[in-house]
Amino acid sequence: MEAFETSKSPLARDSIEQAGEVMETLAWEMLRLRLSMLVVNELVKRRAFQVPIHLALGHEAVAVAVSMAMGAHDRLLLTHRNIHYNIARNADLAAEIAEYRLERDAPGGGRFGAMNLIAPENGIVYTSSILGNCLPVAVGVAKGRAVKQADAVTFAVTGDGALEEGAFYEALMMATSLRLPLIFLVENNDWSMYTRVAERRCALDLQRLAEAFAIPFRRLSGDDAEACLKGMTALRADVAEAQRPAIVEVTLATLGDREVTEEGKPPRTINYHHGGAAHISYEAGPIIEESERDPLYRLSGRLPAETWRRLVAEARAPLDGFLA
Ligand SMILES: Cc1ncc(C[n+]2csc(CCOP(=O)(O)OP(=O)(O)O)c2C)c(N)n1
Ligand SMILES: [Mg+2]
Repeated sequence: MEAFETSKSPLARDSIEQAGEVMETLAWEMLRLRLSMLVVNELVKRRAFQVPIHLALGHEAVAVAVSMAMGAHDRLLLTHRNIHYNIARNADLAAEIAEYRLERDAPGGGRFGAMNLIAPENGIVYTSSILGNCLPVAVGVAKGRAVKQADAVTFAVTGDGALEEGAFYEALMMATSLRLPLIFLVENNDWSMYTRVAERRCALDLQRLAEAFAIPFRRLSGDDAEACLKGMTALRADVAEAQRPAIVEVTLATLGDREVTEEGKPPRTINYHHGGAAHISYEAGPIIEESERDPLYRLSGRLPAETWRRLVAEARAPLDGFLA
C-alpha cells in the first residue's frame, strides 16, 4: 500500500466529471479557487490569522492545471506561495482555514500554518518557506519514487526570485543526471518581494538553460487556463514516458498590486507580496481585473454567459457562510 495514495480526485463536482465536460470542470475549479482565495483575503483583512499568507490571485490557471494533470501517485512540492495548489487539491476550505488559524484539530494539527502547509493525502508532501529549498528535496522525492518503481511524476514549484538560489541549478543537474521524471515549474511573476527581475539580476533564458541540459522546455501563459491544462497534461505524459526532467515557465501576474502617485514623482506600482489585498473584495469578485492579466476574466469570455453565471452562483453558495 502506497503511503500517500491520492485515490480520490480533488475535483469536487462528480456530476461534471461524469459528463466529461472539461471546460466546465476547468471553470468550476478556477472559480472555486478564486473565490476561496477571495474569502481568505477578507479574513486576512479582518486580521483572522497570526501567520503571514501569500495569496496567489492570478495564479489559478497553473494550479488547477497541475492538480488536474497529476496522476494518483504523483508528488507536488511547494514554496512560500502555495495557497493556490493547496486549495486546488483540497475542496475543504474550512480545513485550510483551520490550518491558517493553527487549530489543533486542523488536518495537519495546526503545525504548518501557511508558508509550510503540506497535505500528503493530496500528494503535497513538502512545502518550504526557504527559497529554492523544495528543489533538491524534490530530487530526493523523485528518486524515491523511481526506486519504488511508482508510475509517478514529481512537480516542484518555484518562483523567478528563487531561481537566484544555487539549489535550482544543482537540483537540475542532479535530476537530469539521474534521469528523474521531475517537472521544474517556475512561476514567473517578474517580482521577488519588491524588485522586478530587471532591477536585480541579469536576464535568464530558461529555454536555453534547458537546451544546455538537453531536456524539454515549455512556456505557458498563466492567464490562459485551457492552454495551461493542455500544456501541463502533455508535459506530464512526456516526462513520465521519457523518464527525465523538464522545465516549464509560467508567466503570470500576481493580482493585488496597486498604483501610487506621490506629489512630484511619476506613478509607480507597489507589488503585492503577502497579506491582505486591500482593494480586492469577495463581493466584487470573482473577476478582479477586466484585463488579460486576469485568467478568470479570460475564461469567462470562453463560456456562454448563462453557464458562467450559473457556475459563479454555484461556487459562491458554499463559501458565503465563511464571511457571515
Ligand atoms: C533563502 C531565502 N532568502 C530570502 C527569503 C525571503 N523571501 C521570501 S519570499 C521572497 C521573494 C521570492 O520571490 P519569488 O521566488 O519570485 O516568489 P514570489 O513571491 O514572487 O511568488 C524572498 C526574497 C527566503 N524566504 N528564503
Ligand atoms: Mg516572483
